[in-house]
Amino acid sequence: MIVTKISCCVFLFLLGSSYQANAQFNPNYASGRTTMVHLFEWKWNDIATECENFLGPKGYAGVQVSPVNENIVVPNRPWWERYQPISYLLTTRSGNEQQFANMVRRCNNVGVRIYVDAVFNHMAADRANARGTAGSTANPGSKSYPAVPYSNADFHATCAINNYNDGNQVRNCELVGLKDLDQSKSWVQDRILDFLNKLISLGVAGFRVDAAKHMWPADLKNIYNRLNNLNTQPGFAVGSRPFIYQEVIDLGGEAVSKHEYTGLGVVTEFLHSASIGKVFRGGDQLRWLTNWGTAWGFLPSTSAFVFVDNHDNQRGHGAGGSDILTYKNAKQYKMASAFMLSHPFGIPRVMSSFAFDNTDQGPPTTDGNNIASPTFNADNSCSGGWICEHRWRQIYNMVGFRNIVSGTNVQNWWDNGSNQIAFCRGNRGFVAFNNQNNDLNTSLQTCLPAGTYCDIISGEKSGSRCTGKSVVVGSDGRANISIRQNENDGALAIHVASKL
Ligand code: QV4
Ligand code: CA
Repeated sequence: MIVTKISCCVFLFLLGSSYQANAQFNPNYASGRTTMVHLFEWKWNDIATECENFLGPKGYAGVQVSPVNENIVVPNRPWWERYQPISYLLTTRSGNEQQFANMVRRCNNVGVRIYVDAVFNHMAADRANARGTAGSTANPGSKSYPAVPYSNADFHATCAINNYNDGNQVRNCELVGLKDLDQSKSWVQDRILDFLNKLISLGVAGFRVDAAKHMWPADLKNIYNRLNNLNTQPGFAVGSRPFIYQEVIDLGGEAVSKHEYTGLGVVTEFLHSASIGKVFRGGDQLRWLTNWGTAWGFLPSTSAFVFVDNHDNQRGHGAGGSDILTYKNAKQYKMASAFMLSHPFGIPRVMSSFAFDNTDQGPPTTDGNNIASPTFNADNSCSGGWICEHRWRQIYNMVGFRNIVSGTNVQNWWDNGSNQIAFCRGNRGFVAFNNQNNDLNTSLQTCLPAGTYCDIISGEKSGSRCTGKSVVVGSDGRANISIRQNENDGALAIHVASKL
C-alpha cells in the first residue's frame, strides 16, 4: 500500500515536471493550424481585421506582432526604434493597450493566436531628451527609465560587445550600445514578469524572446518558470504554458550555441534561413534537399523555429548575408516558401513585409509619424507600401497545404539529379519544384487517389473549376507533371482538398 502510494506520487511528480518542461515548446495553435505570420509593424486594429477577413479563413495559426511596449521615438522613425524600450506601458505606433487587448480577443475568436516580440535584454541606447511612444521620458545616459522604474543598479556595467567568441561579453555587455539589463536581479525579473504576465492575462499565446543569446540561460529559466499559465478564456486548455521561441543566431563558430537554449523552449534556426536561401538562389542543388533537417546541421524539428527570412536578415541586419531570399526575388522566394511549408521540418513562420529601399526605413505612414493601414487589391494582394507576402496565393495556399498534410511523412522522393525535385506527403499531398533552365515535364508518382486536381500554386479551386493548371492523376497514382522554365512559378502543388 505504502509502496503504491509512493510510486503513484513519483509518477505524478514526473508527469507534472515533464509536462511543465515540454509545454513551452507547444505553440498552442488551434487544432488543424500549423503556421504563424509576422505582421511586421502592423497596427493592432488592422491585425484584428486581418485575422477575421483573411488569416482565420485561410488557415493561418497565429500572428507575431511587433514589440508592444513603449519604445524610444527616433527622428525619421526607423523600424528599429521599437527594439529600444523606454517602459512596459502598452502604447506604441501600433496602438494602445485597449486596441491591443481588442485585437487579441478578435484574433482568438477566429482561431488565430497572438505572439509578442518581447524585448527585455536591454533598454534604449543613449539619446538626448529621450522620450517614448507613451510620452514617458528617460535618461539612458545615466541608465534611468523612471516609467518602469529602472535605475543604474538594474544594469550590467557599461562595456561593448565586439567579440562574439567571448560568451561573458555577449551576455553582460551592450549590444550596439543598448543598456544591458541584469536579469539575475530580482527587481528586474519582477518587472519583466509583470510585463509578460500582463500580456498573458490579455490572452496572448506566447513570446518571441528577442536577443535571447544575450541573456544567461539560467536567468531565462527563472523567468519562464514564473510565467503564468495561459488565460483559459480564449479557449486555451487549463494549465497551458506560454509558447517560448528564442532568438539565438548561431550559424556556427561562436562562443554561444543554440543548444544552450533548447532545454528552455524552441529556438530560431537561422541555418534554415541561410540554407534555404542559398539553395533556391542556385548556390546548391535542389536534389540535396532530400535529407532536409538535422543532416543540414539544424536543431531537431520540434526545437527548430524556421523561416525563409526575418525582419532583420531581409535587410542585411542579423545573420545570413547575401544568401537570404526576400520578396525582392519573388519567384525564388515563393519557391523557397513553398518548400518550407510543404516539408514537415520545423515550426514555420511566414514573413510579411513593407517595401523598403534602405535598411533604416520604417513602415508606410500617413504623415511621417502615424503608421498607414494596408490597402487591398481584388487579387488579395496589398498596396500602399505593404508587401503582404502572406497574401500571395503561392504562400497562403501552401499554408493550407501544410494544414491538410499535417501528420504525414515525406515519401516517394524524386529528383532528376540536379534542380528538379518532387515528393508526396503521405497520400494527402504532392509537390514538385523546377529551379533549372529547362522544362520539367515528366510522369511522376503523386501518391493521390485518381482524379483531376487543381495546382494551388498557379491558381486555385473556384467552385468546380481550377483557375490554374490541372493535374490528372491515374488509377496508379501517376500524373504528368509539367513546370516550364519560363512559367511565373517554379513549383506545383496538389492535395486531397484541391481535387476537382
Ligand atoms: C549605434 C552604433 C553602435 C554604438 C551605438 C551607441 O552602431 O556601434 O554602440 O550607436 O549608442 C540601432 C542602430 C544602431 C545603433 C543602435 C543604438 O541601427 O546603429 O548603434 O540602434 O542606438 C534592431 C536593429 C539594430 C538597432 C536595434 C535597436 O537591427 O540595428 O540598432 O534594433 O534599435 C545580433 C543579435 C541579435 C539581433 C541582431 C540584429 O545577436 O539579437 O544582431 N537581433 C534582435 C532583433 C533586432 C534588434 C535587436 C535584437 C535589438 O531582431 O531587430 O536590433 O533589440 O545578431
Ligand atoms: Ca545581456
